[in-house]
Amino acid sequence: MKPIHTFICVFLFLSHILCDSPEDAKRKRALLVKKHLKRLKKIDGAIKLVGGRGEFEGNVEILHEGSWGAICDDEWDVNEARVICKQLGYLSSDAEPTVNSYFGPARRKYWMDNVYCDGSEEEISQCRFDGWGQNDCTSTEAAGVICSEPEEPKQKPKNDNKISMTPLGKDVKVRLKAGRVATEGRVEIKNAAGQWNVICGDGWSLFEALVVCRTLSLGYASDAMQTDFFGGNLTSESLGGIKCTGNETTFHHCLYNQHATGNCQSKDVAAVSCTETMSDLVIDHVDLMRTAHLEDKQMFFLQCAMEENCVASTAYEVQKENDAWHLETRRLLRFTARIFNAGNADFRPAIPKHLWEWHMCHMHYHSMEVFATFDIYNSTGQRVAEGHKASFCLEDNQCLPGVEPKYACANYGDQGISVNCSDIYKYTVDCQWVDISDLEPGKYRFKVAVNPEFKVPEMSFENNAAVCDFFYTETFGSVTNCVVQRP
Ligand SMILES: *[C@@H]1O[C@H](CO)[C@@H](O)[C@H](O)[C@H]1NC(C)=O
Ligand SMILES: *[C@@H]1O[C@H](CO)[C@@H](O)[C@H](O)[C@H]1NC(C)=O
Ligand SMILES: *[C@@H]1O[C@H](CO)[C@@H](O)[C@H](O)[C@H]1NC(C)=O
Ligand SMILES: *[C@@H]1O[C@H](CO)[C@@H](O)[C@H](O)[C@H]1NC(C)=O
Ligand SMILES: [Ca+2]
Repeated sequence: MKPIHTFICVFLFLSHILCDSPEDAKRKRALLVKKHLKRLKKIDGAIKLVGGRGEFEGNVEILHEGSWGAICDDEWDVNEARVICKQLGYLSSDAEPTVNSYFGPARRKYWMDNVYCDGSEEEISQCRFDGWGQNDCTSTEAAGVICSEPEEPKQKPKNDNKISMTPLGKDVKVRLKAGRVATEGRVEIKNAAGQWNVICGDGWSLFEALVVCRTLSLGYASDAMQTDFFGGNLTSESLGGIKCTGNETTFHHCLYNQHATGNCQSKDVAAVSCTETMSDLVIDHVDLMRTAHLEDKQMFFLQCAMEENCVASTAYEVQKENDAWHLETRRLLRFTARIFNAGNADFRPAIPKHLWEWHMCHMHYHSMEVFATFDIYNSTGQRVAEGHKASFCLEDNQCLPGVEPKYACANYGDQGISVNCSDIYKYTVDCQWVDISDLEPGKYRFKVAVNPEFKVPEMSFENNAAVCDFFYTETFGSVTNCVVQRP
């Protein structure tokens, strides 16, 4: 009974379209498309954006097993943002990623963490990630995006999706309140009318905290918090969406988002903890240039590396499709990464020891999720190859004269990098490379960055990356002209 019924309905429906005027037909077809899209919003892997000004922006939520969950911002960048915007039908080229719960704290459990897209995926659920529900994230780590509409021929103002940012301005005063000590507390800003107001916690990060500590001559930020721990009531005057790059000399150079003012998604306010002693990782760009070279390696020797995502995604395709895959070779750009601590305090892992993860393949613990990233960009600034150092162990490999090495990885030892010591990943180490098998010969930019997601506080992030020229022919590769800068 039922199939026949459906058939008749469809038949009637189609005949309507066929018999209707072209205008009517068009309208009906549009309706049909809309219905179809609505259905798509309810199937596994569907996504939506929440907490923004409209459907085009917000924290990402994904539907899995009938419930919506958030996505964590670890390894979240423009590649993932593009896939999100594409999946939602927006232009992917203008996609902007947001981190640190920019659109409010995660309202639900995290479904995805360490999402890694190569950009070719149609949906975010096709990207690699740690597995449904597997994460180590707090509610202040929600990933989001800002997408922009495809250009319409109408007189719609261009780029009205873009968040308009305004400098805080010279007259702004800042103070810390309600801390247990003078070097911590909620951050308050004095407005033109002379009232002190708290700041919305959404999106608050170490960059803003660093500038607040600098402005108050309290040293460096050891923590940036989105919290109600220090009290403080948000009002319609409370600024939101404050953004500093981290190198501003005072807080009044930072920008805020006018739309977010008085429009905070959370009850949490921005707070900081400042300290005089802080570590400062610096990448050795000279060693990088000296040691960079190409190597062709059989996939047989890359099985551990493949388990740790240290090869390009085409390697996994080769493995699937070719029975003799272990005889195939990958071309690797290998180099030494020497990371020096130029601060006045030891660098310690972000994750406490009892949560370190044992990695069978390389037989040691991972104490920080993403310690370093290696990226290759083409002349139009698109990332065309990448590697990342998930497998690492922080230790004192070499110290300046007179400094005793303290940290060692062997036997579940304490991990860290002492002041004036270097942690060295020699080019002979597994995963210390970028898989460039898919790269055409040509001129590229090569970037190596440590602590690239700014999850561990430092004195400065302006010296965490080396950006170099990479010249690649079929048989030869050279890395030159490295400049130290921000990741
Ligand atoms: C915040 O509001 C509560 C309740 O209205 C009040 O008791 C408290 O004093 C306020 N705190 C500040 C810092 O204004
Ligand atoms: C701060 O960083 C921005 C972008 O990273 C850069 O354009 C600017 O020149 C830097 N300013 C200073 C004072 O170093
Ligand atoms: C850079 O890479 C992108 C994406 O792979 C590609 O579309 C673009 O044409 C490349 N640009 C150049 C100059 O090769
Ligand atoms: C680290 O080296 C610098 C420069 O050589 C020196 O001024 C500083 O005192 C050293 N710090 C420590 C803790 O050894
Ligand atoms: Ca640094």
